[in-house]
Amino acid sequence: MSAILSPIHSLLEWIRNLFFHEEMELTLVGLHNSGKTTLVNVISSGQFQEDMIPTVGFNMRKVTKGNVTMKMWDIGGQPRFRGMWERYCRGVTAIVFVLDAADHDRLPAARAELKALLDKPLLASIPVLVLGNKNDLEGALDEEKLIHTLGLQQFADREVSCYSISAKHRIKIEEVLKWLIDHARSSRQA
Ligand SMILES: Nc1nc2c(ncn2[C@@H]2O[C@H](COP(=O)(O)OP(=O)(O)O)[C@@H](O)[C@H]2O)c(=O)[nH]1
Ligand SMILES: [Mg+2]
Repeated sequence: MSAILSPIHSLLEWIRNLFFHEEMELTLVGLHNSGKTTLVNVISSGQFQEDMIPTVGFNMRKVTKGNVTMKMWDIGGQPRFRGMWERYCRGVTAIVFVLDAADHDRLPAARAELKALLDKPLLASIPVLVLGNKNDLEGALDEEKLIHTLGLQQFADREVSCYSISAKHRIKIEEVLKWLIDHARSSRQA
């Protein structure tokens, strides 16, 4: 490895270290192919421990590194398992909902799944970070359009933030990590 790191590289590395020192449990959900696995790899630079959680009906993966645990699963097409979402999201520091911001055909499905998740009463106090991934692709919705298209205004009474990112090209990953660190700290103080 090169001894001289570019400023961008070292900033990401520095924030990654801060992130994995915080104590937190996250759930990462979204439709299949939205970029969740790519995001986890970028956040952790591929170094994590992985467990499959035995579940009926959907595959849940759990990855751990440092003090951070991330539970991940693909949603969609399985409305009968929605009752289990509460169980897997309950008590986490934050819920991260990932969508492919360039996949216009599946935006309505992403919107419906996000709403169904946020409508769960027991999850009402958990902060949510909505990530419009793949902003490197042509036609990807920017933050303003995501807020509008996903109807995020309707969740004004809870903490919902929205970023346009690219996991693949590492765009805005530092901001994502900063948001998560801030919310880990505020949940400790609460
Ligand atoms: N163009 C682009 N492709 C991405 C990005 N993030 C992920 N992908 C691609 O999208 C596909 C699905 O990604 P994956 O992480 O497996 O999605 P998951 O099913 O949500 O875990 C893969 O081919 C990734 O390389 C991104 O930011 N931009
Ligand atoms: Mg995946």
